[in-house]
Amino acid sequence: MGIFNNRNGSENGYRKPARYSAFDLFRRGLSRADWPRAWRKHDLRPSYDVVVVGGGVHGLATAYYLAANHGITDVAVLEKGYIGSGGSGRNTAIIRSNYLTPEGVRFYDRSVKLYETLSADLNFNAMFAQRGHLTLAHNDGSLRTMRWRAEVNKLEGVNSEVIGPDEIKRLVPYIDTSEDVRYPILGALYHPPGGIIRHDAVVWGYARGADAYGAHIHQNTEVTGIDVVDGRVGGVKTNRGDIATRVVVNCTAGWATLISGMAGVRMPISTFPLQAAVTEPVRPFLDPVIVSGTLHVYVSQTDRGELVFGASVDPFTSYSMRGTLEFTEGLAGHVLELMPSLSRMRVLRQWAGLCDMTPDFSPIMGTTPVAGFLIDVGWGTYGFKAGPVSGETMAELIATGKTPELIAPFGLDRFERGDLMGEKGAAAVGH
Ligand code: PYC
Repeated sequence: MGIFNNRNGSENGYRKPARYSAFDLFRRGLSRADWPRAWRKHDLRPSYDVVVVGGGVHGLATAYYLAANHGITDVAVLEKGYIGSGGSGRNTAIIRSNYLTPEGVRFYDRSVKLYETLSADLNFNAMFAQRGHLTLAHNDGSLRTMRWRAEVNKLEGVNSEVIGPDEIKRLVPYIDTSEDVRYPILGALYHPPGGIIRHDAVVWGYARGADAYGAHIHQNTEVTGIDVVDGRVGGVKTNRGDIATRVVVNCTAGWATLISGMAGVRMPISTFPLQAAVTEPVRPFLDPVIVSGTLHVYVSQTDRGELVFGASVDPFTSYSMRGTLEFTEGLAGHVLELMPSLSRMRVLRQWAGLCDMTPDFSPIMGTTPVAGFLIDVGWGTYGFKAGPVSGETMAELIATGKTPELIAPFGLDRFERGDLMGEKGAAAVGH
């Protein structure tokens, strides 16, 4: 029996999100009528069945799947800023499942599958573009890792293969595949199902969906303490008042150790900023996502035409969410080594997100020694792409009380057992 009696399939309280025809949109755009809220504002209730800390993709997806898959709707999502203001709004929106370990491949592949039907499931266009994903190899060591990943991927039914420079040039005509450069391209791991998505839309879609089922989304609501009595969660304290609850889920990034610490749970996480930048828009010329571990860069072109670049995490721990000139200069240099013809493009914005790095580059998910205190943390640089599968599996854990097979390898106790899930070899870039 789960933490709750399974109220599977209950449609109670479901409020269909607003739907507009093209004509409605046009008419509303011209009128001064107020748009209805996509998710409602609520007073804080004195108690909820489940309190989710963190209003990013993970927290909102957990609330959504609790309702949609298990009929659990007495749920509060607490977000200290606005929803999506943390890692969910600060990533580079790359989706892929070409990992190194079979456990990682299976887990992220479920997320890709959920992303594939997300727009239809949420009735909200998240603009998932499966344009393919290329991880370049510039030396024999990386080429070997790409071959290894391709074999593991294939065994798990995930489409990945190693391709050579000619095929890379066919997919990305502007890339420099010549041999007289600092790091010649020897090959790449090509992963056709990978791609990019509109990250804000994913946040908004899950928020609308969770709200429609009756979950309360509380923005500007900061958790200041967690009550634990006799080894069991009893409630949370917030800047807007106290909430009694028997289930708290930590779905934060950057503040994961702080929130877990409030429940007395220590975690092996260090937090580093990861910087990214976006250029002015240009006409579409870049289809797949390109990653180079050796040059510490990844780049994709959005549907609006901007190029989005990212790099490795900064080499020191910090909570800064601002970009630096030094970073942008380095990043631009590396991008130009790959695509020299971009030399006149202008960078418009830069920012940083916080990455909670674990010793093995895998997340920490599941139960903790404190009954009712659950964790979905330690995402390093992989968090955004795992949002849907994390929400789905955490919701199942809450509803059934059983750890789903997909997340069993990622439990906190693996660090005591020394049973690590090394995913460093699948990182987009070297860290
Ligand atoms: O793992 O694909 C990835 C990634 C991209 C940016 C940060 N991590």
